[in-house]
Amino acid sequence: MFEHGLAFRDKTLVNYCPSCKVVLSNEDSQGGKCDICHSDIVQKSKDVWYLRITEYADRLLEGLDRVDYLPNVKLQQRNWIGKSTGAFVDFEVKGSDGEKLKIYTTRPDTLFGVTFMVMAPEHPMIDKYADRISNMNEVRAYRSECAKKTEFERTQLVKDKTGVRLSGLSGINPVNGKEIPIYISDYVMMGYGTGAIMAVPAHDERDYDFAKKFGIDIIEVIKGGDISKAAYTGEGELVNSDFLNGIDNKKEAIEKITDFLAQKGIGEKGVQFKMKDWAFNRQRYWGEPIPIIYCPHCGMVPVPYDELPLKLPEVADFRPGQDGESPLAKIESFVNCKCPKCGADAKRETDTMPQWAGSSWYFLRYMDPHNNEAFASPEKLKYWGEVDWYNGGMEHVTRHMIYSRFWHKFLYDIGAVPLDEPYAKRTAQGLILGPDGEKMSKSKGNVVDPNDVVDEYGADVLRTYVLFMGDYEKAAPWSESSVKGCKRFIDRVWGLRNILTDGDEYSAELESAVHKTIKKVSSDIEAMKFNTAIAALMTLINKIYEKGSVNRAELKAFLTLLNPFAPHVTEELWSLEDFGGMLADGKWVDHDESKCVDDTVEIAVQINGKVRAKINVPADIEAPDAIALAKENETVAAAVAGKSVVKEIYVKGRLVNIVVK
Ligand code: ANZ
Ligand code: ZN
Repeated sequence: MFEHGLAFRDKTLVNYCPSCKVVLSNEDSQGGKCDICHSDIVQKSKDVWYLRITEYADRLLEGLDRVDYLPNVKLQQRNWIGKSTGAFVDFEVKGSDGEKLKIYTTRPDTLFGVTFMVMAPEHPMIDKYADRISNMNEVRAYRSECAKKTEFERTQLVKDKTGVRLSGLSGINPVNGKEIPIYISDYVMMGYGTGAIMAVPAHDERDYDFAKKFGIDIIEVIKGGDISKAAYTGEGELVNSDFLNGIDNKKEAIEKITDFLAQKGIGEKGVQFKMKDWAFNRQRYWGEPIPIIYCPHCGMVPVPYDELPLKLPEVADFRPGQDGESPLAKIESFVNCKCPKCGADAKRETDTMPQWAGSSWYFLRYMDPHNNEAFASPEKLKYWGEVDWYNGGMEHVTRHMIYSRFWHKFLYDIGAVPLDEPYAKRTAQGLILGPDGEKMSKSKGNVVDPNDVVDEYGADVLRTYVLFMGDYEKAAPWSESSVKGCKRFIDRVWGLRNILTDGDEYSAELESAVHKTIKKVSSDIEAMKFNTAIAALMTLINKIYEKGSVNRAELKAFLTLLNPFAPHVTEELWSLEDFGGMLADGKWVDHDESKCVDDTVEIAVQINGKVRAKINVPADIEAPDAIALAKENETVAAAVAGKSVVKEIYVKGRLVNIVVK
């Protein structure tokens, strides 16, 4: 990626604890406090490695149209990528040296309703004009308050807005020349759009709350709401908007104003993505070392291909070093090296890749695990193709899967894999909730430990229960009584030995039930409807106990069907009864469609009007199936053999007549 310009280093603000001297993730610095020592964190500028995933944003969206993911999975990915279309608009800044403040908006149609502007507290224009902003002290104090908040806290829709007006600078609305105040506020992010907005309090909730608090004008430009009570974010006819007045179609208004801005050279269409470039380095030991060498003469030089993969050195101390440095930075023998280009003394990058790196492509290695030349040969990659079906939790639907899809598309672009999407199909299992219906968590004390269930009831009961507890993709609460129900079911399976009789064919009483169960379990497993498959087996065992006996053929079929759910007990019974080999290695059972219906009728089969056989068919059978079944009959088959069929007739519920020559 480095060689393709897709990996780069950039200075970025990170959460840093000055007393622990460590860089903290957003999760480890909630409320502006360090999770370790509880002192105030600060934002510190640090070099960060990025992978330019944003370059692939459109392709990551487009690819979703070609894969078979659950609708919810696709939706979460689309939201994560977060494509937004709108416009960039330049506002002149009074008090500056002819500077323009560029903003990003999705609603250029509301331009006549702009009554103020807001910059992110970190906006570089503030520093540039620090000597002209008369309340710079107040600005600095506000900034350091903001530095303690995480991005998550800042993007929450809190009613109580904070901010500081920049005195000395003001904006000029390009469509009507009005002078408007410029504020800084933490609800505007430096990392999105341009880090500055035009605020339309009448039609944006955050701007509305801000305007109310700071006593700023609210001008309605879209009819339909009551702006004395709340921002109106719906659609409607444009008012107070000069040449846009009267238009009641948002799309049309946006097009018209965007064209106007473009003509005047003060704005242009714009696209933004929520997704940011992928911060790709960690100060941890466990991770693939980033194979870059810093040479005093050549700059950043990638480790040559024949020295890859770069392996982690053996160390005694895994902890990060001072100032949040990677543990590898302490290992002289690792750090010091020669520049591959000029041979000068050089130093290695000591940061490692995040856990998301390996999880993006490890599965490709399964296709060709012993290959010493490449991660997999082109032939193997072509033979195996994409992952047919990826099932997993919803927690990995955005970050991991999007990273992995990006990674794969890059490999595709450099010709390393034959397909540009790694996963053909994606499903997800529902979350198992605690007995109280809440998400399991240690703090709530509602965690069920599967090991305890195995100890008390056995692994088969646990498996059967987990697959039986509800629709596979839906969340379901843990139920101890249902676990007990599954235990009784497995006990009854074990008890089948006591009522076992001889018989190599299904008995007349159970034949239809067995065929029907085979059909249902087989198709339910394919459709991941494990719960209804198990329910069908429970129904069948009830029928068996009603009858009071099960023969060997029936038991074999039953054990085969239950084996995927309860592998231990079924395998044990299989072995005790000497059914031969391992059940898990054996063949699946087939069903006979004609035996899956309860209502059968006996019909006559005639050849040229003469009855040759009587057969049983389902009462509701259609003509083609009835005729096909008739021809399967041995006598009929023999009579028809070698002759040409002139006509075939089925008289519902009575007969099949085949006319031959
Ligand atoms: C004026 C406006 C009027 C807006 C209106 C919305 C409604 P999405 O859809 O998420 O792209 N915005 C732009 N940059 C921002 C930043 N760095 N931090 C916080 N907010 C930012 O939203 C884009 C909208 O979010 C933009 O459109 C802008 O507010 C705001 F009736 O501009 B809007
Ligand atoms: Zn060099």
